[in-house]
Amino acid sequence: MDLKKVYDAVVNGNVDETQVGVREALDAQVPAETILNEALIPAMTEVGCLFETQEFYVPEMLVSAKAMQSGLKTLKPQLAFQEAQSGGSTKPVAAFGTVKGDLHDIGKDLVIIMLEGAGFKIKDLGVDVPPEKFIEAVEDGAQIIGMSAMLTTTMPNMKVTLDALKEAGVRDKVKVIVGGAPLNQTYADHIGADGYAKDASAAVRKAKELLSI
Ligand code: B1M
Repeated sequence: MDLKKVYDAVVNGNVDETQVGVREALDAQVPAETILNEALIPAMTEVGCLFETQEFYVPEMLVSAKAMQSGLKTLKPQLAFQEAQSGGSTKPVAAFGTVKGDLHDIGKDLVIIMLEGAGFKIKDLGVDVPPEKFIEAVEDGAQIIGMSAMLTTTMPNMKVTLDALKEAGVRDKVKVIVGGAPLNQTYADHIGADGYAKDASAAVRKAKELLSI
């Protein structure tokens, strides 16, 4: 089945066509991960390129994001199910958020969907999350914290949060995993995170590895 319809619908910011296209692909037995990796995510990459070349502005990025979110919502049960097939039976607690100053949540939400599918109990802290909220989550029992950042200007807030966790005396009670397009393992090591994951599946593997489950 041709996934171009889904790709185009997301680039054009068409919510209805995205949902219909995703459903048609699922009905045609296309695996959820294929729809995600070969249509939805590449479409958002294209939107980013169009933004860079000033063919798209923030409003266009926003409508594409809405279309992407609607596609993800349609895929969610299948994605979570696929991940559950390889998951364990324990329910570790994780708290995930996009760092202070950053409003991008699609990647974070995708990681959350996969982790829930893998049996994690997730507290979604949302976007623009200040360090105090992460500290509170650890005090409330989160065993793992996930921080997402999509802007080079907000990446440093991961280090600010890690420092705040230390100052609050809770850093050694929790594992911290970081991710987002501008990050890499070197940066994660540099700021003292316990783990880095480049995508949602890697985040599930890393979270399990860090908690030895
Ligand atoms: Co923005 N934006 N944006 N944006 N946006 C980017 C990130 C940008 C790269 C576009 C570009 O220039 N090519 C650029 C950043 C440049 C930079 O810093 N180097 C940019 C900019 C500049 C901005 C604004 C500053 C624009 C402006 O106002 N002038 C502004 C900032 C607002 C703010 O946050 N304060 C802004 C705003 C927006 C919208 C609100 C319009 C919208 C977000 C809507 C939303 O999220 N609800 C938006 C969008 C949609 C994008 C792009 C086009 C798409 C992002 C996305 O959803 N990708 C993006 C361009 C791009 O990425 N190519 C862009 C799909 C998603 C599945 O991938 O988020 O990478 P991603 O997540 C992946 C991995 O990174 C990883 O797993 C995910 C799944 O594979 N991952 C983790 C993510 N978090 C993880 C956490 C983990 C582990 C893995 O563990 C904790």
